[in-house]
Amino acid sequence: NGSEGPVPRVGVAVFLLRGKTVLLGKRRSSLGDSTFALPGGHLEFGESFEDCAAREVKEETGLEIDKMEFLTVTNNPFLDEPKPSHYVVIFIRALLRDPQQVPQNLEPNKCDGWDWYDWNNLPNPLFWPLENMVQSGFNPFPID
Ligand code: 8DG
Ligand code: MG
Ligand code: MG
Repeated sequence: NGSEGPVPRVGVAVFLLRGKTVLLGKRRSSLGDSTFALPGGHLEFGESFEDCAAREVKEETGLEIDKMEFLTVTNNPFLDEPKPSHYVVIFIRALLRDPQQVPQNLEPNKCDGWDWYDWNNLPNPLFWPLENMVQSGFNPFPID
């Protein structure tokens, strides 16, 4: 029903944790172009957050994930973009099902490539929703 104008959409983004590192890729998109972001995408009709997390990570990187856990939700309006959008984003953390798996860049039109980055030495610039979380002191790792 596009006749009532734009509406917020639901995004799911995944902190895929391996040791002290997280998986990030440099975006190729009008939204956040050339910034480092988490794998993730749009929640499909009827889908659980965990299923969406696993599906998007698989589609974008080929990786199979496990131990999905809800972390937090953020409200991300992108109103100053050429094409304004607004996402409510669910953040899920997860682990690799098999720690030996290597990420593949399966959507090279949307991402320059995936790599593991030390949480204490993240690349720049981060996609602004992620930058905001880091600046606010958010940490996706379990307390041990
Ligand atoms: P899809 O067609 O595969 O469902 O979508 P996508 O192309 O993979 O979508 P996306 O842009 O990767 O994710 C959907 C939106 O989620 C994105 O446009 C804005 C929001 N989002 C954030 N932070 C992050 C993040 O760190 N990673 C990703 N992937 N999306 C994020 O606000
Ligand atoms: Mg996707
Ligand atoms: Mg995506």
